[in-house]
Amino acid sequence: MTQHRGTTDEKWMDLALHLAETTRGQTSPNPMVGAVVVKEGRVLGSGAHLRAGAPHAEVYALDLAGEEAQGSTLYVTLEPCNHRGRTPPCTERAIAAGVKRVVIGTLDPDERVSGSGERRLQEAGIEVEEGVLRNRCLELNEAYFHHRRTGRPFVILKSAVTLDGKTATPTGDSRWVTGEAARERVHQMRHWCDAVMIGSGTALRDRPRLTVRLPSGGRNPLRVLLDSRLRLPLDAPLADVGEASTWVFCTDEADGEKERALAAKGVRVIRAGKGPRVDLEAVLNILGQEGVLSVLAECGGELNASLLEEGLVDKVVFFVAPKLLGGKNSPTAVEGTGPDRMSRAVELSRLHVESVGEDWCVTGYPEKT
Ligand code: AOF
Ligand code: ZN
Repeated sequence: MTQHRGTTDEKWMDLALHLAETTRGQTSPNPMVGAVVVKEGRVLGSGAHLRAGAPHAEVYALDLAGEEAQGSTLYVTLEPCNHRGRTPPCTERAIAAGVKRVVIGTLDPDERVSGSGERRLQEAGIEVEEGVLRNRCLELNEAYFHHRRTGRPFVILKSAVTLDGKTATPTGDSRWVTGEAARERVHQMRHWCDAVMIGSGTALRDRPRLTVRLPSGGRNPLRVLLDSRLRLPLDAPLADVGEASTWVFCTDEADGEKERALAAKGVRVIRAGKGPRVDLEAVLNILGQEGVLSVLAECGGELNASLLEEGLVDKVVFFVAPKLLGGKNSPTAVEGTGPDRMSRAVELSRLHVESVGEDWCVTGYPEKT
C-alpha cells in the first residue's frame, strides 16, 4: 500500500516534535528543537537541542546518520539556522551531509535566521518543504516566538480555584485548594518557565519559596517579586537566594536603606515605576531584555486583574477543584473592579480542559482587543 507523502511527513515531524518536547524547561533562551533523518522509511538519526550553547538538534541527527545522510530527508521542527552563533550554521551541515530534502515545521523568527536558512538550502539545490504540523511547532515554542516578536516574556497566568472561583477562605487559608496531582503540575510548570512572579501580598501572607519540588528534580526558575514599597522581610524565604535567584521590582519611592539590605543578601532590586505602583509593562520589558522567555504568574486577584486589564496575559491556566467554598469575603482569582458589562469580559480561545487527579485544568488564550 502506498502512503500519502504528507502523512509520512507528518509522522516524522511528529517524532521530531516529541523529541523537542522532552527538553521543555532546559533550552531557554533558545527554542526547543527536534530533528530526525530518514531515508527509504528508515530512521538514520534523531536528536534534540539540549541547552543553549550545546549543538543544535540537526547536528545530533546528522552525526548519527553519518555517511548514510547522503540522499536523506531531514525533518526539523524549526527552520535550520544559517548563522554562526555559539555553534556553526545547520544549513551548511545539512548541505555538506548531502541531504536531499528538508522538511521544516515553521520558520525561525530570530532576526539572524528568519527565512535565510530556508533560502540557503534552496540555493544549494535542496528541496525544502515548510509548514508541516506548523501549528504544533508554533505551540511548542509559543514563549520563544512571543519573545522574539514582542521583546517581552510570554506570561502564563496560573490560578487554583474552587468551582465557585475562590482561591482561599475569608481568613486567607488556601492550603490546599487543589489536590496533589494539580500541585505537582504547578511545580512542573515552574520547571518549564524561566521565571515565576508574585506580588508582595502573596509573599507576605504565604511566605512561599517558589522553588521546584518534584520527585524527579527540576530547575528552579528566577523568582520575580512585585513589591512597590519593598515590604519583603529580610527573613522571608524569597530573600534567601541560596536555592534560586530573586529579583524584586519596586517604585522610585521605595526605601534606599531596604534596597541596600536586600542587595546585601544577594537580591537584585530593580526600580520600575514612578507612581505608587510598579509599572507592569516596564517589568516585562526588563525581563525580556534579560532573556526571560516565559513567566508563570502565580499572583493574587488584584495583580491578576491588573495584568489582564493591561492586556499582558498571554495564556491562562486555571486548576479548578470540585469544591464549593462560598463566602462573599473569600478572595477570588481575579479581583480589581471588573468591567461594567459582560460583553467586556476577557474571552478565552483555543480552550483545553483536562483532568488532573481529582481536579480539572482549564487552559486558554485571552483574546486581545
Ligand atoms: C537550529 N537548530 O536546534 C536550534 C536553533 O547560540 P546558538 O548558536 O545556539 O544559536 C541560537 C539560535 O539558533 C536561536 O536563537 C535560534 O534562532 C536558533 N536555534 N536552530 O537550527 C536548533 N536550537
Ligand atoms: Zn542550527
